[in-house]
Amino acid sequence: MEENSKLAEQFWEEGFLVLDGFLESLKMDELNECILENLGKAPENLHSDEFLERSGADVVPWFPQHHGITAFDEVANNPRLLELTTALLGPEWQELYSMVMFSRQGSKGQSWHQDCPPEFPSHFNLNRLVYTHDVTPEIGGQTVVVPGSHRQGVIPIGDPDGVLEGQHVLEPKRGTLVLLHGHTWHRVLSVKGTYRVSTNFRACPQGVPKDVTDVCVYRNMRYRFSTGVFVEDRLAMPDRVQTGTPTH
Ligand SMILES: O=C(O)CCC(=O)C(=O)O
Ligand SMILES: [Fe+2]
Repeated sequence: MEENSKLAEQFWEEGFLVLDGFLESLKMDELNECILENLGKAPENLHSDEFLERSGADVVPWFPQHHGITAFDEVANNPRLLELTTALLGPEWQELYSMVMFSRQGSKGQSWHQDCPPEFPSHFNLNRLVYTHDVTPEIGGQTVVVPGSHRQGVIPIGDPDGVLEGQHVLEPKRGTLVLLHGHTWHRVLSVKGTYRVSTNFRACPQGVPKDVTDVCVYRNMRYRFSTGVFVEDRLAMPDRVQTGTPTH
């Protein structure tokens, strides 16, 4: 319990936490198998070419629960994960959904983004990312974060894949849990190995709308998934509108 409060302190300082060996290797192997069985190694991308081009999110999302697959429930209900989530988000936090994110060989990874708009600091999602295989420099697909950026408002306009000052490259292993605040600036590097996958058990604090991740913020635009609309072209906007002041 005391350890959890220390971890929570670190999370609120840095905007992320990396816990190696949090989950059992055998379970990770089972889930990795399950993912490959269902998706294969080269699943088709469902998004439009324009979205792929502008977002740089070269990844296929897959929601096992939508297919009646229960193999992931054991992780979602892991007592240590539940306790730690409560330590970070407070009681009565909400489970959102479990999402597998699959990148095939040659994928560009994911460009810099925030999972949801940062204008209201208390409105955020928590990514609880589980890795079912090692992510190594040889395979690629490392997760890159900017420590403390969850407290710095909207990600600056700029090169969607450029190096950001202070960025930190994570190499999660099989069984690593990464807890990542949705306002933290983050991206995924390109994939050289046969595939790269992460599974995200998303959650959010009590009172946060459950569609909090509907709009994703990239360095060049904002995109609303539910309607498939580019809701903001950041490259076309004057500087003063870029301060993150809510407009609605
Ligand atoms: O797969 C990862 O390591 C991070 C993916 C991501 O951007 C997210 O979970 O929001
Ligand atoms: Fe993300």
